[in-house]
Amino acid sequence: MTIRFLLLAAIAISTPLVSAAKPNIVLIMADDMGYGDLSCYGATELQTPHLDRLAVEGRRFTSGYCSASTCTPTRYSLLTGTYAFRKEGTGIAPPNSPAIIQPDTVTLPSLLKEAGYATAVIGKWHLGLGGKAGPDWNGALKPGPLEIGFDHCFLLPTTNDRVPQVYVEDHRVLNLDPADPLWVGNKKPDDDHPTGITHRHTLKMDWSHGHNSTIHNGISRIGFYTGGHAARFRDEDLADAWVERSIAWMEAHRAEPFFLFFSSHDLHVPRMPHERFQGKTRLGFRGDAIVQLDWCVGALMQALDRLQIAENTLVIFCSDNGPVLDDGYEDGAVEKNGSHRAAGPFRGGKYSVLEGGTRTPFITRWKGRIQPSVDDHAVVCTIDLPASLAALTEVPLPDDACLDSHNVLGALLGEGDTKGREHLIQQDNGRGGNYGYRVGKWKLQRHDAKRARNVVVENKLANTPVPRYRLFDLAEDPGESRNLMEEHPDIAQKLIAELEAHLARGRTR
Ligand code: NG6
Ligand code: CA
Repeated sequence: MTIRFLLLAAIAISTPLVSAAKPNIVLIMADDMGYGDLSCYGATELQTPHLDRLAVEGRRFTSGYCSASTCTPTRYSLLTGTYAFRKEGTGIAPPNSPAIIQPDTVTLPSLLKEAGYATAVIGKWHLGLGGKAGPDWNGALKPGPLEIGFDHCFLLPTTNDRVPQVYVEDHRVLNLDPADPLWVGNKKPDDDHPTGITHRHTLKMDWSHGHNSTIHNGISRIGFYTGGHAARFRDEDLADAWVERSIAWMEAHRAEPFFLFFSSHDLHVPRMPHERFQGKTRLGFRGDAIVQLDWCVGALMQALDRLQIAENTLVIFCSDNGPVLDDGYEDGAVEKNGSHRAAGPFRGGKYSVLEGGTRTPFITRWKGRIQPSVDDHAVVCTIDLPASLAALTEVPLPDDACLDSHNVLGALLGEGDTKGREHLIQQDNGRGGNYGYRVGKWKLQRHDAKRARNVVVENKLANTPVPRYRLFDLAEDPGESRNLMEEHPDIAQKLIAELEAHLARGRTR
């Protein structure tokens, strides 16, 4: 046998029979959407026909999670595949935050780029921009998404309740007039600068806590800014702009495999949906924002149909954290909530390690490949997308990257090994030391702060004193109301030790 023959034989053995599947991937992330916020997850106070259809055409997960109950840590771990509590500085990012994910980190988009994908993020970023000194708003905004694997970005830099209200396209603020430079800071730029405190009477939506600094579009925000007037957008137009940009980008890249991360701002505060959605639900702007997001999903799906690529596109829908009603503005969310249960059957919500904080809607659809109308009970998490999509596209995952991302591709597609995760660690914000740990039906809560943060009690957030550890049986008690620590000390001790080992080991993959 010649060496050449041996080489060919080796290649034949290592090459799979079917070539790597390279469907387009459209990842849609909602902001602050709870398990019970969609009609396909039990909501009756509003209808979400486009998302319901997505669920009917695909798999609806009943144990789909994000990894944290606030935005920045979930997004950090979605992109890096590593739990955010392992890294300093991954809590809710302020307006002038530098880039949190360092250039050249192995990320979900960098893995897909390696697989030959065109990659883009359109929508909310909230993972910082720029080097150590923070964003250079009037110059090149880097590092940012383009330095960690995205070819293109069109962003809201942080959250829309934080300044500034401008789009960032690739490395620049869009439409910035150099004669009117943009300044962003955390102190009043001058004594006369109007704020939500001094000019409260002029606001079109009042604040309830925080959010009382610079005013733009009749809404006061977190942080201060001046200038950049030509670049500023109206809150009402965000969703439309992102849908339009997304469709144009998909159309331009229809001939190659593409990965689009559509990062919605709905239903985060300030909830200011487009006028055509205002008043569409009985739930006030919070409900109207859900309907607006549902419309966005419909428009994106319609574009896939028109471009005739729906059968070659894996769509994943998820949320970045659980729900909150009053998150700092008087938008009627509490008063108009009625019998709506934003977290579905779960307790807790945004900021909490109870199930409501991270168990969120999770849907996968791939027409012609994923069997439709299936309810899947496997545990899957947004943090698993790097390993799972690397497996789908047959890109090797380096051993020292994506340290907590588990390959749950079988569950996502409903093929082969569909059992999903064996365990999942949930966190709240930053490295505050509150964790949830789910293994099968068991859920351990660990509250180093000895307080369960922001558990919703009668529609208001409350900080309830709790013991450090609590144990629940989610099969019997999804609302985490009956602490079983004393009834099952053996199980509790086992889970406590496991969680400690996962934290200490620095990785779970
Ligand atoms: C909090 C804000 C809240 C929201 C959250 C981040 C106040 C009083 N509260 O600090 O409104 O912006 O940060 O939300 O300012 S997240 O979904 O991006 O994590
Ligand atoms: Ca969020």
